[in-house]
Amino acid sequence: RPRALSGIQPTAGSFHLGNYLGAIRQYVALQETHDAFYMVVDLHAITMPQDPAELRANTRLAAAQLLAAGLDPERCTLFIQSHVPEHAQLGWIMNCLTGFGEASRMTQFKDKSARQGTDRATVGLFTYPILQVADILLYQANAVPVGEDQRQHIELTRDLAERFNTRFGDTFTVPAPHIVKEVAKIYDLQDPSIKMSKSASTPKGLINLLDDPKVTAKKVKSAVTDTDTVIRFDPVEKPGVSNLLTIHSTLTGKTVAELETEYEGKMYGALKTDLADIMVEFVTPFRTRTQEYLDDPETLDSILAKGAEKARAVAAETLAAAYDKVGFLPAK
Ligand code: AQP
Repeated sequence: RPRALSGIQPTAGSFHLGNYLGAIRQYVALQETHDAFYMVVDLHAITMPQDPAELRANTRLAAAQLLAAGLDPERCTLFIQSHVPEHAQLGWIMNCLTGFGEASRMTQFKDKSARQGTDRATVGLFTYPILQVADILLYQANAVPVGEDQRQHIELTRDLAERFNTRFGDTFTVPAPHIVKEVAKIYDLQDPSIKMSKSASTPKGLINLLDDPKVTAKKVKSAVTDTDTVIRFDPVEKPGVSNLLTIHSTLTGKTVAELETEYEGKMYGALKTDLADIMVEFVTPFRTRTQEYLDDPETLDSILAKGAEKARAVAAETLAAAYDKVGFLPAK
């Protein structure tokens, strides 16, 4: 079986609809076809300031949500990044292979540091894509399910895998991004020109999966559309409506063309009301399942302990090969 690997940050508490449609749904699907490794990336979380108690709680909460979304510990390996020290260890080697200019070209760093104020952005935020390279290469992953915003980081991963292999001999699998075009970028409901994001979205434009379903319904119903009335998929002329159609189509399994026919001659209000109901139907059991995992921390922690053990077995083998290739003297 080919390998899949991906990670998600625990920082915001609740995952948002963009995380779910762009990434987590693909994690669930790839369990069936791949030897899949998924992790909650707490090392990445501290690239921005975190309250320690909140980080710990949010890390458990993230794992609970992944299980609630359909990850099955019998069919994939779910773990916490900091439980596998090899990530930081291989991360260092990758730092030493990356050009400063190369790292400076990462657009996500430019965006995030500009939002924070360049003086306040940490070196960790700058080098986080390089740690992500190590995350992926440690598992010899073939496929990396992510949203469009991560494409550049996967390109960097491919470059560094090839660079290491050329310089030191074949060691790493060169991975490919697994990006599902239709849902690769879910947009903010209030400003459909920007992606839905925990840090850049307005609260009304961001659908958090753990919000009260009533709040979710309200946000969907007040989504920004346009002054026209036709329900048609046209991301350039009608980005708001197109975003709603994408979300509807993905959650119901109907094609966008079917939806265009279904809503012919209907008002935007009809689409929004239906989508609000669909969202409520989706998030209500999701919230219940998440709470069930949180109410049973022993089971949750045991799933994560088993996951870390399986992950470490793979990661340790890759790291040992990389250490040897680089020329580190083995410890006796
Ligand atoms: N709007 C989105 N559409 C599709 N996919 C998305 N992802 C995030 N936003 C969208 C994908 O979700 C996965 C996990 O994301 P993350 O929280 O670990 O990191 P992120 O990309 O930094 O998410 P945010 O919410 O966008 O955070 P900020 O605001 O900090 O930048 C990734 O695969 C991502 O592509």
